[in-house]
Order: sequence, then C-alpha cells, then structure tokens
Amino acid sequence: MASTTNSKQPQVNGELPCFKKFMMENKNKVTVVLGAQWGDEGKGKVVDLLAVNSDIVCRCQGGNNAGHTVVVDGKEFDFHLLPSGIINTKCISVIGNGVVIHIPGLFEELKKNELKGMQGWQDRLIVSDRAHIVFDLHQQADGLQEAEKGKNSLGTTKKGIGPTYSSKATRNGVRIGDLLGDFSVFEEKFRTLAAGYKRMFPALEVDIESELARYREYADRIRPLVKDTVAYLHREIKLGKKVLVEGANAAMLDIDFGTYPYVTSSNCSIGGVCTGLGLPPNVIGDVIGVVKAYTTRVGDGPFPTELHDETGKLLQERGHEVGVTTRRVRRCGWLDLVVVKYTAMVDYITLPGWDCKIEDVRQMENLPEQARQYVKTIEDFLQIPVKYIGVGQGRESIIRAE
Ligand code: 2SA
Ligand code: MG
Repeated sequence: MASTTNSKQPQVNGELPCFKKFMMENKNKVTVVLGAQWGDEGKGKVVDLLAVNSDIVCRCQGGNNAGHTVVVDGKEFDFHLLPSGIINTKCISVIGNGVVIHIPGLFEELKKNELKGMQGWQDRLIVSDRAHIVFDLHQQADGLQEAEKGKNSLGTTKKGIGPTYSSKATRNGVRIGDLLGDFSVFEEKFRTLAAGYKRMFPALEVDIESELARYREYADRIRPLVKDTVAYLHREIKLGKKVLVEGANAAMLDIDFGTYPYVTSSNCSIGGVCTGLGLPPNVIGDVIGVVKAYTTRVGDGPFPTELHDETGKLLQERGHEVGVTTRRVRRCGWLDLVVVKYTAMVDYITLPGWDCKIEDVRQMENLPEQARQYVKTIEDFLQIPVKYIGVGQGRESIIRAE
C-alpha cells in the first residue's frame, strides 16, 4: 500500500491518486463498537449511547443472527439486522456491503419495531446494493447442515448465515443490486443457486416459481432504500459527518480469529469494518471493545471458564441470559481476561465479589470497593482503559468512567 510520506508516488493528471488523497485529507474518524467475547456483551446499549453524537450508524457484517437489545424508557427494542442506532431519529442507518440480508426478515423487523413506536425509518435507512441476499433456501440448508453434523454441530442460529457467505465465496451469490435490475437476470441467478443447493441437499424444498413471485414484490419494496453505500459513506465522512459502526457477533466468533470452526461466517473483528463498508483503515478512530463482567456463549464450542454449577445458573438467571434471536439459554461462566486479551491460557485470578445491587449507581466512586477493584484489575491486565460501565439494561444504567 502507498505510504503517505513517499513523495515519489505516481500522480494522475497532476493530482494525487484519489485513495492517497483521501487518506491525507481526511481527519474525520469513524468510531467502531465491537464485541470482545462471544457476543451479547451489551454492544446495542453502547451504540445507543454513542448514537446521540453520531450522524450515521452502520452495520458491516453478519445478518439477522445478531441480537442487540436496547431499552428506552422501559420499552425493549431488539434488533437483528438493523443497526440499533435506528431508534435515534437524528441518525441515518446503513446496512453495508458486508452484511447478508434476509429481505422478509428485514421487513418483519421494521414492522415489529414500528409497532413499538419506531417512526420515520423510511427516510433514514440505507441498504447497500452489494450486500448478499439470504434466501429461505440458505436458512433451510443451515438447518440441514447442522442436522448432518449431528453431535459435531456448531449450534448456529439457522438464519442461513454460513450458506449465504458460502454462496458469496463460491461466486454463486445473489446481491441486492441483482434484484433491482433486469428481473430475468435475477431469475437466472436464483434458478442456478437453487439448482446447486438441490444437488447438495436433495431434501431441500424450494418452490422456485412462488419464490420468484415473492421477490418481484420485494424488489419494489426495497428499491427506495438501496444506494451505493461505499460512495455515500466516503462523501459523508469527507463532509465531516460522524460515523459509528456497530459490530455484530464478536471477536471470538470471527471466522479467522475466533474459536474455529465454532464461529460465525464473517469477520466480526476490525477487518470486517473495512471490507464490509469499503473504508480504508486510516479513517478508523476509536475502537471500543465491549466486555461483559462475566462471560456468556450461545451455541457450541470451547468455553474455558464455563460454570456448570449453581453459580452458572445464577448468572444465567440474574443476567436474563437468553438468546435474543433463538431464545436459547446462554452458557455462563467467569470473566475470562485471557480471552479478552487474546493470548495464551493462564490460571484464573480470583477476586472478591459484591452482593449488593449496583443498577442505580451512576458515579464510579459510589460503586462498592470490590466492584472498583474489579474494574481496576481489568484495566491493569488489559492495559486498556475502561470508558463506560453498564450496570443494567436501561439506556440510563451506565457509569462514565472518563
Ligand atoms: P451463525 O448462525 O452461523 O452465525 O452461528 C455460528 C455461531 O455463532 C454464534 N452466534 C451468536 N452468538 C451470540 N449471539 C448471537 N446472536 C443472538 C443473541 C444469538 C441467539 O444475541 O443472543 O439468539 O441465539 C449470535 N449469532 C451467532 C452461534 O451461536 C454459533 O455458535
Ligand atoms: Mg446479542
């Protein structure tokens, strides 16, 4: 990649190549919120907090496997495909090219949140033309794949995420843009995709004609929301707009850096922000890793600090640890700082706990001494400052440790 200090770089028509020019001129940085464990750390709540000072909130990877809960004035909103920032009426929400979209699911999610009071989304939701479509056949294939694996299944959400990213990687995928152009081209792509899946999974049931009829209608519904989000974001960043990226799933579920094969099929760590939105790395500013005070995991796979005893049960019950997408009970265990630091395994650190409710605390100094020590130990171990401490589900339940 071109160095920003090399004066011998080629010039185009006397001008700097546009990528380099963008890198040199751009001082406006994008803020990123990522999960630092196995998901469900409370990213939705942090995004909701930061969305107040943002103009644009983006999703860059994953699909409606994610489940982000935001509680506003006691009303619970759960988001799966939509950026949680969508409840903030001042923000534009972007679903980037790296996301996989189940269109019926998207409209159901919009409808459900509309009924809870979310208004005006039509004017503030933008969907990338490059995002890949999750079809029902991908969801069915997800279930069939899991069943075939038997005791070695991964515990996926069965939302078709793995099969859709496979279609993308094998270049058989169908993108949102395909749905908006000449319908016969979309039809041909869909028929080829369906035939391929039928060969792989003879038990798969696809009514091709009714699917095509259904997608003719979806094409008209989704068309007003679709844009080239790459050009849009570059322009808005240049104009100084504040962009916030909401990571889905979490680093330990990243297809490259997580506990493979017990992972999801996208890059949920920082790389996914660049590829999933078309942003160069140098526009990325603050990266906020969200960590829960204990650890949870939903689905199969290794979990060194898992508690199979009454304490694990207590964490599950007190924390209401149930999957927002699948309603599965989440596995619970101690905070694993080695996972958070992502290094080799070492012994646990045992710290004294506290047995009072801290949900109403808003100032660091009002936390019990043991809780303050807990936070300090995390900062010392990770050598990363703790900026916010969530003490409950509600928007107001937060301590700013700055
Ligand atoms: P998939 O469906 O192919 O992405 O599943 C692969 C693995 O990734 C895990 N995964 C998740 N882990 C935590 N939270 C997720 N979102 C929902 C939630 C999950 C739910 O917020 O609770 O409701 O069950 C999520 N999505 C995927 C999954 O469990 C597999 O281990
Ligand atoms: Mg979740």
